[in-house]
Amino acid sequence: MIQILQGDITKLIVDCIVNAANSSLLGGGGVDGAIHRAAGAELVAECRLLSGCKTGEAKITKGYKLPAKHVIHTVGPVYQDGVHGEPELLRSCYRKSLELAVQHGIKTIAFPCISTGIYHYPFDAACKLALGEIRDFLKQNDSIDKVILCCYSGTDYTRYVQLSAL
Ligand code: AR6
Repeated sequence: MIQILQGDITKLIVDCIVNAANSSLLGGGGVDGAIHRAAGAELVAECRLLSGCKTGEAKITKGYKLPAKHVIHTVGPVYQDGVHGEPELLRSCYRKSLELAVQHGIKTIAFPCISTGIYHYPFDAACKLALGEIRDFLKQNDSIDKVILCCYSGTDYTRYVQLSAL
């Protein structure tokens, strides 16, 4: 089941939230900054042990002070022009995050709109790709009960709902 929500992902009571991180995994702006602020300093301490993360890959940590028990950190592509592997890399972020979630017995997971902020991936293309990848994954795997797509702004929420109905 896929649910689109508007709000702050750091407040969600789910098994796991996904972080749109950078390859250092040591924090940054946007949703990454918000997650690190809400989780507390123990999160960056655990992240330091992970030796970073490649674009399109995902790594898991505990959630510390977050309501979510786990954080899956994934690194979306920086959008250049769409022909530098960006769609494949963004699809990989969703797929690898979901695979990691299954391996850890996670039942409920929330994603932000990966790469659509500081990394400038066009919103509609990113959301269509996310919906496609998540739907495909859920068809082949019934261990995840709920995937939340968490939009920060009302505009993003409205558009995501429209795209999901196409
Ligand atoms: N809850 C949910 N979504 C949020 C929140 C929040 N609290 N805050 C922002 N968003 P971005 P990227 C949305 O820029 O494009 C960082 O510096 C935001 O509105 O956070 O993947 C990392 O360290 C947008 O829709 O991530 C990397 O360097 C979405 O989250 C770089 O940014 C993603 O925007 C990653 O860039």
